[in-house]
Amino acid sequence: MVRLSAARLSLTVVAAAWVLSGCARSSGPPLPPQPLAVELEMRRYRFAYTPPRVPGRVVFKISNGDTLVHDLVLLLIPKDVPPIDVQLRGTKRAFAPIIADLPPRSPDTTTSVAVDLAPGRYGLVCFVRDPDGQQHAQKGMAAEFRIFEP
Ligand SMILES: [Cu+2]
Repeated sequence: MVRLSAARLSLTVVAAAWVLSGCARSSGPPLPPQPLAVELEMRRYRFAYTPPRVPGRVVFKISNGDTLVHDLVLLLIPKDVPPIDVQLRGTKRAFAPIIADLPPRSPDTTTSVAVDLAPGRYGLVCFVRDPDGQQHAQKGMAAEFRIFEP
């Protein structure tokens, strides 16, 4: 069963609208720039990827290259919030809006998620819990990247 969050559904709608507008147009205003494709592999307690740096549409091509199930939540990290690894190891929690929420992905599966990223701080977190009770994020499966002003 696939669960769709409101954020994911709106991302799908935006992506579909973008594809349709690109296909239907033969003249008129210039097309938006091509989205940046970022390959992201979910590995044992880490994300392997090259972080995007410039604002705009990013298509994360996400694969699970591990033998464990992983998920991925993309967060917008407010300016005054400590680094995400400090957050995960500390006792204080700060609110961070969710940009995208990928349901748990089985090994050897791939999917794509399109997001529009403005300048700011972003976090990637896997919240899958191991049999020992710890979440993957607590074992290091969390990363932060920054989109800079153009
Ligand atoms: Cu994980």
